[in-house]
Amino acid sequence: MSTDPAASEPTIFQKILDGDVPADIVYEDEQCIAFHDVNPQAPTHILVIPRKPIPTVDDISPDDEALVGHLFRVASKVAEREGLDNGYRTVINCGDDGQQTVYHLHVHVLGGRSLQWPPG
Ligand code: DGP
Repeated sequence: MSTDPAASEPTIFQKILDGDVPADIVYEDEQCIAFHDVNPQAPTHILVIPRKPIPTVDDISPDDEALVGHLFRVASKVAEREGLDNGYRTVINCGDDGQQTVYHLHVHVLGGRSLQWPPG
């Protein structure tokens, strides 16, 4: 699935990027920011989002490949900073069946407990 960002209202994550909605930001650079999820599903639950408004995994273009790699390198850095030394999970939900609710690409970083598999 794909969504045209120009055709819709700014997402809540765009509002966080624009400084219009507060967030507990733990990392930022020129390409992305990372902040605590407002509805944590694990003791540590952080979202890493690109500044570029890519709606879903299906909207990642060849030009975005380095950016997406960077998101995962930041996820690893954040996990290390948060002390997730015993492992953690990265998740990207895509579309309705994937339970994506915010259509701005984001990597969930979940840890701080032993996580179940498979997810529901
Ligand atoms: P997803 O279902 O994969 O689209 O995940 C969206 C996540 O975004 C969900 O875990 C809750 C989180 N979230 C939604 N609104 C806000 C917000 O205003 N602030 C923060 N920090 N997180 C939010």
